[in-house]
Amino acid sequence: MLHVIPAPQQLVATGGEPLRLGAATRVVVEPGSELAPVAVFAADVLGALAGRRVAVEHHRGGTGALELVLAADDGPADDEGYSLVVTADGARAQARTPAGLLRALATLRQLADDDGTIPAVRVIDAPRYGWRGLSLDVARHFVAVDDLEQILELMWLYKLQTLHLHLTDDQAWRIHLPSRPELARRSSSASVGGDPGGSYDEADWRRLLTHAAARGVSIVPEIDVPGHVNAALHADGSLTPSGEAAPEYLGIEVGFSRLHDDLPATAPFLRDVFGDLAAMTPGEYVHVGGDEVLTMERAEYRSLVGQSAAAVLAAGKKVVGWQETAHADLGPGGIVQVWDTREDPAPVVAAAQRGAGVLMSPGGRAYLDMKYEAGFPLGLEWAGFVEVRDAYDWDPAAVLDGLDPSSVVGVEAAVWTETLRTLDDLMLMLLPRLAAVAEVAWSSSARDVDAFTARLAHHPRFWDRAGWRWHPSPQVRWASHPAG
Ligand code: TNX
Repeated sequence: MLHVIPAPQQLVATGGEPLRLGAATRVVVEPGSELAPVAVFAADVLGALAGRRVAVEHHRGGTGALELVLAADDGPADDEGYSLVVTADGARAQARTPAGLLRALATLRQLADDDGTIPAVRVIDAPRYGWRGLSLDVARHFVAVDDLEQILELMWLYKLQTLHLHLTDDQAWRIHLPSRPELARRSSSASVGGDPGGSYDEADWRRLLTHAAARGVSIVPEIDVPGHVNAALHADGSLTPSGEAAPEYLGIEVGFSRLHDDLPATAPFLRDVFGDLAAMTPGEYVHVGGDEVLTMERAEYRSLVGQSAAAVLAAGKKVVGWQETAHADLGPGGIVQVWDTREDPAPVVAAAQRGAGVLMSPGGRAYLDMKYEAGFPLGLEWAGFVEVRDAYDWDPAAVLDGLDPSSVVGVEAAVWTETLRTLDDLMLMLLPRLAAVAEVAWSSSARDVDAFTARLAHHPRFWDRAGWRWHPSPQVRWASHPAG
């Protein structure tokens, strides 16, 4: 009955009568508080469980209320920490920030039965890491905002707080930028293999940001440079040495395209695209890519990454880059994202010693575009097969030899879409493994994979209810599925 993922710090069944959602159910917040969007979302969540519309009110008293309280006085000191008490009379969630209350709400949602009964509990909880992300490649296959909204719902359920969007690559440029409208206009019409494409215009982007904010998720947008840039070279011939626009590319090879530091168009391009992207980003971070530039000397790489980082910093944001950017300078507050554990860890360790944060996305654990097993119909396998236990049974603090664990800012799952064409395909790769990575990122290091899979076995009811596809991994004894 208490199958919460990620495992909370403390979760106690107090043994009292459960809370039954129904006619008396309402959400109570203080008037005029910054909690309005959270309260509306909470009313939606409870309404779906109670089978009726749930109102948001401002006066306490009576039974059946979910009280959302912002208070710093007691409870966990973390920004996303929360306490939650459920009795037959109602529920009370308390946190220091709206995001903390959204985490409490996710716990409440997971505690509820399909008929809206919530056991009497007392929960005290806070995350191990402040960065708990999902990186999603919308360049190889476009993912429309409606589908991103489903993914945000899933992220909220498992207390993930960063959606990192890989917006550009060789195949496409998916974001409309005011100073460079030709990039999305000329390079977004298709996806890998000639599948349908698309891009986000200003209205799409605003809708995405609003939906994410209401779930306590921030967006980290990525423009990938100085490699993975064929879509830019296709839209703008002034970025190529010959001056000729590159042909469209819809295959899945990597490492062949690059910017050129000695072309006059390159510096203004970097200034414009990262300036625009930073201005469109309410969150703290912008990602500059930096991966797999297989045909460039170190000095030119450092110069191009440095110019990109400078444009982001000038706009008041901090910089994230893939592992290779450990060789460059991302500036104050910079974060290096580890993905390829076959590489020498020394450059990342050195970058961390110079002050960089390190975000953990090790391919063999957190790359959810890897196949579950040999012969799985979707996904790649360069980092091996990633089953549920692989995604779960690792410690972010122990991935890189010699790295000071205090440099690790968090964990990010990644899903690349070379072979993934639809929301069903994406969900099949994310579920159940995203729940595993989410627990690695949130819960304390004293975790147990058998206890995790025992809880996970009860989660298909959430996925089925939402209509999300999932993989019935043979590593889990699924509670109610013949496939388990
Ligand atoms: C490596 S991970 C890449 C991507 C591919 C991915 C496929 C990284 C920074 N670069 O370009 O899509 O592998 O798993």
